[in-house]
Amino acid sequence: MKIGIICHPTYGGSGAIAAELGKALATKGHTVHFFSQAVPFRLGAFSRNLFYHETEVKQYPLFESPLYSLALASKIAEVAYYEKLDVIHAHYAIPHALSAMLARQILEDKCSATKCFRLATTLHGTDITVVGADRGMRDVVRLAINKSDGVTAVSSYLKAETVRMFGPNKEIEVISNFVDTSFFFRSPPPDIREQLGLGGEKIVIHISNFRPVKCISDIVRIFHALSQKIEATMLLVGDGPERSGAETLARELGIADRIRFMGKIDDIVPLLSIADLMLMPSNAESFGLAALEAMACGVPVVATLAGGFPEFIVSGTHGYLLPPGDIEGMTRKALLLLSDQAHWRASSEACVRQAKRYETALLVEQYEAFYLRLLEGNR
Ligand code: GMT
Repeated sequence: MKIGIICHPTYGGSGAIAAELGKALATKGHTVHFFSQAVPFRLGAFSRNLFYHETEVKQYPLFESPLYSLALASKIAEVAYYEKLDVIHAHYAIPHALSAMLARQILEDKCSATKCFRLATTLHGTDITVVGADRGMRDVVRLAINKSDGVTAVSSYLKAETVRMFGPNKEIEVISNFVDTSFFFRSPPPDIREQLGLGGEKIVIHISNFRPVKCISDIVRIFHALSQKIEATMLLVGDGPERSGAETLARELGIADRIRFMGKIDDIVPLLSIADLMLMPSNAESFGLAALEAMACGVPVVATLAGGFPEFIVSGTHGYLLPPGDIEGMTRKALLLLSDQAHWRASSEACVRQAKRYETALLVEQYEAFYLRLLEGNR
């Protein structure tokens, strides 16, 4: 198949999933064209079936905001026409599916005999749970969903939320996030603790884009309580709007020297490989890819009983799930895991086994079957 993938290039789960999907499809012999504003952060090295088209956004004095969606539509139409793409896969309903819809109209207008691509849209969360909650945007999100030929959501939770909020006119398929366990496995570089200036203490980790939904201040408070009881260092990987508030809070609580703000890091396997626990106290999370990647590296997770977490984290087996905001409960469970070596080992092994059920190859097959159904016109 000839597949176009539209995604955000930035540090985040949707860009990671789109890039990993495209790379896996290209390895299987499909031709994959990426459309993005910059090279997606996980795309990596060149491969012969992979192409990347940057959407250049020109600035015009008359218009206040850059015309990204229109520039993207124009780029998709051009590449789809000359490369005869079969499927365009938009990661996010807005603006990506809308740009693809416009590209389809451009092609229909230009040459009615042209066999147009099928439009697949994957919902990752923010367009439903945040943007979709904005009444002014609802109709536009609904249109993007209804005019796609097929729609997937990354968890049953997100599918249910989409149905509840938008009442779409089509069946939404669940294809969950995935992880390549030949890359994500516990493999600590020999000198990494030394490099980071760490001793033998326990390592707690969190990875995200530090948006308010990630509840970064809860992490600092949980770690504060933890560090009263055990020797530990917290690694906060990523960056975003909540970082500076979290740094201030860490200083106020007197634990600034125990928390490392690492910034954005592309290769997280070495850090996950020395971590003993991942904290994910998000108040909404459509799946939680960072938690799955941690589990693949044998890191148990303390997360919230929210969103898609309960679909792949069994509380008591792979870590613990507690209600959002339950700082005391999360602290208790984190301590339980970190202070009982046998319990930690059993959880760590269970995490690795669970991650293998979300192996990239299995989920990529589901996407291929989904594309084929769209091409056969079964939707
Ligand atoms: O978590 C983020 O803020 C990033 C966001 C994104 O758009 O990249 O992640 C969303 O998509 C990921 C991949 O499907 C999911 O694993 C994340 O749970 C989801 N984030 C939220 O729902 C908050």
